[in-house]
Amino acid sequence: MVFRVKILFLVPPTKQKEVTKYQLAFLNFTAPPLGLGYIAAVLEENGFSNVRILDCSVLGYSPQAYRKYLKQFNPDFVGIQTLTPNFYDTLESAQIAKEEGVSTVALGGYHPTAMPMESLQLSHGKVDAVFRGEAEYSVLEFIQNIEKGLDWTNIKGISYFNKENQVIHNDSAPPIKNLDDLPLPARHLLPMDKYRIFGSSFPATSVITSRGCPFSCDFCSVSAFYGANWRPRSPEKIAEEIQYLREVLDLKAAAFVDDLFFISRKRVKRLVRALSQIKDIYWGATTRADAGNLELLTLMRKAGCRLVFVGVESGNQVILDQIRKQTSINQVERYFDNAKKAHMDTLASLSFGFPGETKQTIINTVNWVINRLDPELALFTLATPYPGTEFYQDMLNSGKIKEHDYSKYNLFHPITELTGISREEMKTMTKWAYKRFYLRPKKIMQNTLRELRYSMESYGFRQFLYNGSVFAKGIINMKILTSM
Ligand code: B12
Ligand code: SF4
Repeated sequence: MVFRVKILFLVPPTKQKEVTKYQLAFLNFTAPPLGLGYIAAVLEENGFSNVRILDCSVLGYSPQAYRKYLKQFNPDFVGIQTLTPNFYDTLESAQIAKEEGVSTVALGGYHPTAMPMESLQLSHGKVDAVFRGEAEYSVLEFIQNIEKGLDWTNIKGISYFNKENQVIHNDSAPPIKNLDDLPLPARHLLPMDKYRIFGSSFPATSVITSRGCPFSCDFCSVSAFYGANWRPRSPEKIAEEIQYLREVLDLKAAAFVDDLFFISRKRVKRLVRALSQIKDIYWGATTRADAGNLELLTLMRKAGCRLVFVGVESGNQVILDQIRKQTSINQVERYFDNAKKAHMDTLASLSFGFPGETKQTIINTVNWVINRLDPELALFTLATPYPGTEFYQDMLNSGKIKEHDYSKYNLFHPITELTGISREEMKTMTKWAYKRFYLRPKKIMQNTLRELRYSMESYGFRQFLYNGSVFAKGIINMKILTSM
């Protein structure tokens, strides 16, 4: 059967210069939109051959360039990935799509899932439907219905305007039970040479090994979106994906970006065993500080793992308890000690501005990170109440949300007013934390050597020479970070 519908998935052009600047500065993290890749792969698997993904963010496309692309491709359906900070970018892209005659425009992702009604209303008719939650199978049904000229009344997981201009919320779609049933994300539709992970000077990709999380940290968009039911992919299927990345796409670096990579030691061990069979692949993973002991970290290092991204959040136990992180300062310290023993690089992710925060707690946390944890990299962000989370609801109910412009919800703007510290001070303290952490001669040298080492390990002398400028780059990046 030949399907005629032309489908475009979009990461919209962004005005979020601050975020882009920051991503490209020190952490150099630009990952492919895997969610769109999964949806596109399911459509292709079901016979839709005219599917494209346009990642305007990584390609640096302006709204004009995107409009030109639309004129040339002339799609029937445009589906736009929507996070909270790029919500207005999304609406602008929806408007452009409508102006160019696209008949159906839909949004999906974290933000419209949490705010379906508001997302539709603020689009003023430019958005026809919103997909809530995991969308691989609901998009498939939706597009099949478009192809057959049927309506959307029976499609689970969507909200839309009916003929009377009322918003209808269909029942939610069930979470995908067995993630191994999904095809690999359609990376062949993406500019894979453009993505960089944590300062890698060579192309890299993200990989998702599980969905959902049984913990319930009150600020977390991921657990709010995917729910408490943790669903892993099998180690064999993940190894198959890594093999594909290595052999077909010639990638040598991957980051496992699911937030709960580490829940089961047995599974990680199986995965590490499978990955050990694949030569020349370097990887990193996100983790909680209570997951993984020295034995596991050592095994991971042997299997090519170079960096663990640890969600530390705060160095203050009262704050950790309040956000329900369910980790202790002792556990965190032990984790970083073990990582050092296993020669594993660490990135400590900290977030300032949860209730209870003061200038002094921030100073204490940063000093503790530097003097006790001593990670290779650190990420200092501002606690942001994302719609859909308990943190958002609490802050909203208590009138503490002082910023309602979603484009500011990018982890660098103070959104809430706390009693212990002003919003201006929070911003100043974040800049101070970056300067304090990175502008130490030891750190600059360490990170420069680290980048050179990766280049040598993966691409040899040619890349080593090419990277001769990294020392200067490290310092320039610092200027960018602290000028925000
Ligand atoms: C990798 C990653 C990135 C990458 C790439 C993002 C991308 N283009 O996909 C980069 C580094 C660029 C990035 C940037 C940012 N990110 Co980010 N990122 C992630 C991360 C770790 C993984 C995303 C992923 O691949 N998920 C796996 C896939 C399978 O799932 P998915 O993307 O959710 O897609 C599914 C559904 O959401 C839905 N869906 C998604 N899009 C669409 C579109 C349509 C049309 C439809 C129908 C369905 C649909 O269907 C998909 C399949 O089921 C998530 C956390 C997480 N674990 O998910 C954070 C996360 C998405 N990021 C987040 C944030 C805050 C940011 C930044 C603001 C951070 C910053 N300051 O740098 C920026 C914002 C960029 C911008 N333009 O606005 C938040 C979003 C919160 C929110 N409510 O908006 C998350 C949830 C992290 C968190 N814990 O809070 N990010
Ligand atoms: S922050 Fe991590 S551990 Fe906590 S709920 Fe979110 S995904 Fe789970």
